[in-house]
Amino acid sequence: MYRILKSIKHLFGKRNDSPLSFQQQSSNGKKRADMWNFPTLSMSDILQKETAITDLYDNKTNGYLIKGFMSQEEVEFALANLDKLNTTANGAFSGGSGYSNPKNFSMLADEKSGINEVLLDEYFTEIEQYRLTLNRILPFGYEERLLKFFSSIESNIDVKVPVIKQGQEVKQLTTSTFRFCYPMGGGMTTHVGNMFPIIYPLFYSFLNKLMNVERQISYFVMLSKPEQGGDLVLFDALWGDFIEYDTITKSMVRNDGKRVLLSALDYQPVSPEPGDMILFNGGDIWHKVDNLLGAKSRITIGGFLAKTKDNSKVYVWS
Ligand SMILES: O=C(O)CCC(=O)C(=O)O
Repeated sequence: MYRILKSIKHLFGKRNDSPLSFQQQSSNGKKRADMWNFPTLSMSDILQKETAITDLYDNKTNGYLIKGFMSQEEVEFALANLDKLNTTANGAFSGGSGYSNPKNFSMLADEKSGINEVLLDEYFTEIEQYRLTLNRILPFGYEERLLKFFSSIESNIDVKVPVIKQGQEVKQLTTSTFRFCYPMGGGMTTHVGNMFPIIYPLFYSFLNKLMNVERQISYFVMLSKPEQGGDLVLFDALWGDFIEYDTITKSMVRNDGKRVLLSALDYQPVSPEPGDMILFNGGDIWHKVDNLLGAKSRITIGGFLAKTKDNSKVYVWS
């Protein structure tokens, strides 16, 4: 367990003793464009669907690349206004590959000392501010569009923002964070959503009361694409078959303890353009954000989705 925690913690900002190294692309693992069922759809195509999220859970589809969730004008406006973000809410990915804004929930919880109430207070204040700032960066009403979009593609299920009771007050979580990966940096290391409840048990114990956090779905919208690299890379590896990524040996650990070099696994890159949304089964499929080359940062806005235990609602958080 310790090794699992150690290998993944740096992803969302905890200190990690091992440096995030530049990951080699596959040497003998093959690039396969159709390994996962990951169609590219226009907005009008995906809006025809009524069970798009359930289909991800049922593995009828593994993901969607959705063209033009935001227009180029909206993306450009957002990029020109990102300086409105409160930088004290930045949470560095340790290993130095980038940061999220607002900082990630993982920074509030510690397996030993529990949720730090002062930090939790600060966090909710940051989220309240972030919501206001988001409306200045994406003034068309990003959150409303997002929730409406998810409701439209999953028509029999309500889509909601989770709330957490803090004393007498009820606080809404954020449905998004901006993620910044530095130019010439190491993207985001190999991970899978089903590991998060193990790594961040305190935050996930909150969530788990509201929803079935197992097999969470990931979404993100590309805002700034690097000159080269920065693809989402899906490996031929499912949670359950593989239980850990070891950043030191760059190998995946199978459930029988055997190790396979990451570079030996087949992989499928997915390359969204600015304004496109990716919605995929990041809870089950091991994935990473590939290294970046060139002078541009990679900037996305994203979060996670999960159904309630009775399947009556979908919650979105980040
Ligand atoms: O925001 C991104 O670009 C990557 C998201 C991701 O890897 C995830 O949601 O698990």
